[in-house]
Amino acid sequence: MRKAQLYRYQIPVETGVILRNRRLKQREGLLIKLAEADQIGWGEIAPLPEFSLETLEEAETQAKHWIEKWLNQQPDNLENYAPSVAFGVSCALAELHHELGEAANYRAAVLCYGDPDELYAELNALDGEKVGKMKVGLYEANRDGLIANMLLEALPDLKLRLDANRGWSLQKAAKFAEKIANEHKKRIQFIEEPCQTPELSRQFAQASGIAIAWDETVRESDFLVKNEPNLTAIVIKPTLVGSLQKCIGLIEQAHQQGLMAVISSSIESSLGLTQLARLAQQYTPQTTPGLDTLELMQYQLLRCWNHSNLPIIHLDSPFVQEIVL
Ligand code: OSB
Ligand code: MG
Repeated sequence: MRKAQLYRYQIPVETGVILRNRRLKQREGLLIKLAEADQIGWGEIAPLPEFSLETLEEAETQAKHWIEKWLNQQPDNLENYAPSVAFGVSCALAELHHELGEAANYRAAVLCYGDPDELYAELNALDGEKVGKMKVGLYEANRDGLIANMLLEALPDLKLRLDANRGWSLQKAAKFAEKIANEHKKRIQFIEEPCQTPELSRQFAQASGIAIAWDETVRESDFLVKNEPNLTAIVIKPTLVGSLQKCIGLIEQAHQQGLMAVISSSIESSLGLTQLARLAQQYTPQTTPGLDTLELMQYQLLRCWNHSNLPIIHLDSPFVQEIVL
């Protein structure tokens, strides 16, 4: 016998560090629970405003539609659903069928912001590979360059990722690169989408000798995974991309092309985030994922992220409501 339940949640959040001029005060989403033959599987469906094309209401309608078919033993192709729905449902199915390993990669690229002394302490405390991630492109390009160079100078074993979200003109990107000492450039693993277009980003990489990665570009409809000069990685945000199967396909293509695939957060709750950490452990074990977003939230949801001591809310919380199917 199959059983399904759907819940809606709202968690207070402060996304300023990541979304900057597109701040969110509350993260909302759906949880789907599937049960069959004594097994259960959970998934999170949480379209990210300003990034996802579907709204939460549309996602809810689609999720209900998928559930109805599933309960009636009518398999439906997840590729016909919005990415957040396809991702959440595929996670619930994968848990049900024991296809998502329990082991998780909790080593996340540490978001670099705020007080430099606290940041040095946090990065120094990491054992193994030290990877930091810094958002750039919002303030002066000069200033971004100075800070990135200072971090690389202060921490000789730091590898740095930067993310400009297509914020720079070629001239501004060049101003940034001027501030990075040549000997530090190779410790910049990549800058995600430095310039307004992929073509300008390619020109920037060529001129500066700093590697780039695709993030926004991965989600364009005509995107094909292809290695090219100065490209080191593609960033995969499953909530914005689609089903686990689709994400795994992209990861495999990236690896075949000699590129890193970086599993990254779309600011999911601890439930979705731990599933992303499991996906990363299973399919990109050599690559530090971009999942350092739990601390933006005031609570965890149902499951605990590693040793986090943020309070956990459960289904009986006022922040969670069951949706009548
Ligand atoms: O710009 O990569 C982004 C999260 C939500 C929406 C957009 C972005 C992000 C992140 C996640 O930066 C953290 C990471 O990738 O390390
Ligand atoms: Mg990015």
